Amino acid sequence: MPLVFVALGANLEQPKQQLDSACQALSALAQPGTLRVSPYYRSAPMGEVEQPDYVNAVASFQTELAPLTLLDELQRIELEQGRQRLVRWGPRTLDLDLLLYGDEIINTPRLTVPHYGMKQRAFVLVPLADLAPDLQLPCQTRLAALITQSMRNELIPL
Ligand code: PH2
Ligand code: MG
Ligand code: MG
Repeated sequence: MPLVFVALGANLEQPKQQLDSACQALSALAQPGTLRVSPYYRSAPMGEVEQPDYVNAVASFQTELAPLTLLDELQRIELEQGRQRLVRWGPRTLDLDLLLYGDEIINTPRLTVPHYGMKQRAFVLVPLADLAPDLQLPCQTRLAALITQSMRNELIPL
């Protein structure tokens, strides 16, 4: 059964509680005893939109659900927790992004796995490494190399 990784993010209406509730909901999608959740991190908002800081984390679990069924369930949980799609990259009560579905590479109009932005985002890579420090992506890149690269991107070589 595939091991999946889901990124959690929230920056409205008690973000920490939003993540707690989301983890409860995720446990219903997971095979019993397989859900793991990283520490929560406070992170500055990425993007141009002015908005509160986020709380971010990553969860992993094994599931029988097929990728698109899992996506449906993640979107249902977002909606149940008051998600409104107003502004791209705008503030939200809950964002659940499917990062990895086993070793699968998925490119369909509805779903891209590995998640398109995960390789550059410290607020995804660091909690992912808390759960799976030796992880290698389906493209064979090591997670540790991506973390080093994202730190490099903060520095301008002279
Ligand atoms: N999600 C966004 C936009 N910006 N910034 C942080 N720090 N964390 C997020 O999860 C995040 C963001 C859109 O998904
Ligand atoms: Mg999302
Ligand atoms: Mg997102």
